[in-house]
Amino acid sequence: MFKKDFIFGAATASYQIEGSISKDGKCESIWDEFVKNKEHILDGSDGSVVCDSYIKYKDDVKLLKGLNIKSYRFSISWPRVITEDNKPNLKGLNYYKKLCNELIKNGIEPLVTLYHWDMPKWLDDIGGFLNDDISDYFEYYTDVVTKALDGLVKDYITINEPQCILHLGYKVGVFAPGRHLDDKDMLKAIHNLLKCHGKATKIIRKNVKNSTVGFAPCSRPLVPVDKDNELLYQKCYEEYFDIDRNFEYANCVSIYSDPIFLGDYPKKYYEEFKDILPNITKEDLELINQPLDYIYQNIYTGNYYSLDKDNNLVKNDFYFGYPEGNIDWLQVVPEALYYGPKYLYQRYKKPIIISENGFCNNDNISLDGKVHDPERIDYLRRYLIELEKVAKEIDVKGYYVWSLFDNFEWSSGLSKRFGLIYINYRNGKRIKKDSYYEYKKIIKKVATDGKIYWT
Ligand code: GBH
Repeated sequence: MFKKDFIFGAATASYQIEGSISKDGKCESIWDEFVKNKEHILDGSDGSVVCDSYIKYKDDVKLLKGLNIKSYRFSISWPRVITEDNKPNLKGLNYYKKLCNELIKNGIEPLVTLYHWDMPKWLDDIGGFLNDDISDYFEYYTDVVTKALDGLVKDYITINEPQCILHLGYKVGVFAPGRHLDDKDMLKAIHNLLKCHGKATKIIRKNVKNSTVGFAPCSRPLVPVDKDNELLYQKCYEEYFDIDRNFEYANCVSIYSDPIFLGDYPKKYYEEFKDILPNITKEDLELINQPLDYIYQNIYTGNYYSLDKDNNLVKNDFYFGYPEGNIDWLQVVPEALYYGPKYLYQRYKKPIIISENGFCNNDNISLDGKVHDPERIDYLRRYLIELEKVAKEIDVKGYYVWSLFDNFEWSSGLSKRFGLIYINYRNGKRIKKDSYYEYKKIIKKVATDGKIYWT
């Protein structure tokens, strides 16, 4: 049973939908630069048009309204609102003001992500997260945004998926800015990123009345195949929060979230990295440990685990015959939406909001002109059943589907579709998929009696 005021929302991110990459004084982002090398992107595409949301934002809001959702999670493009000499760009800020006004007029609350991966290129040129002043730049940017959106936005997420930013962007190099750092520099970049979060949180609290603030990491929860085996549960829980020497994005929960929620890095972090630790002061740790309102978490998938005869964890193959999408990392593991929130609540003790969850497939337009996506519907149902289950046990406040539209899927380009709305990239047409109508039905049913219509 969900509470009747459960928040159903939809999520997007600036570079993935806006287009208009050099209009109205926007400067270059690290993604504008990264996509110039066609080998970086699976289909050689880029974010120059995508959903054209910079122009069509009123239509975006209409589509959101049609779903009856309460909240729209979108991100602000830092290079759109801050100039190369680090001053506010009023034209860029005005776009987000217009968008927020339109949302509010239609009864939809804006949830703003400050950093969803498009750093200004000029900041990356001076080191990005390796620059020890980056948190001052981020603080200034946050100050400008919160003042410009004063009275329009009260809910903020500072940073989206910090683990992907640094693992994929700074270590493996498959995301912008394509760096290949050693472990020592990785630790320094992580620490600087956490300080960005801390300083931004303080500024939001200062500038925004009745604000809520959170941080949105991703994770890939371990799912025990035997629900009643307590030892298995305990081992899955411990492994979920264990630290990963390789900084693998899907396995790095505690390095980022312990300092934020518990005030310090895990003990094992200090042991594991003792020779290469960054400079961590008491003041830094206090700064990072700002009280937050929610635990946001992006969860798409997970892994099944059992115990062998010596009680060691073993990863299981996927054998349930659930629908498969077309992106290699996303297996259908619905129980991830039960165990992920449960583990997080147990450790950090705050209300949970799923800030992203969704399904990727090779959707297409049928003869009848519609886009039929039964696998996505199946995915949403299976995952929401699990979320409803855990909402009976712990405080779960909301769920944002990724994504409103098909959009620019980073290094996979336009070839991977996550939307409830299909984008025809040849002519810009938007077509509501079957899953759009399904999500609408779910939202309506939960708002009426707290239950999903098929449970
Ligand atoms: C989220 O990432 C992002 O927040 C969102 O922007 C994105 O569009 C969405 O989910 C769907 O991916 O094969 O090494 O290149 C989810 C985490 C990040 C996991 C990218 C897969 C690619 C791994 N994903 N990652 S790699």
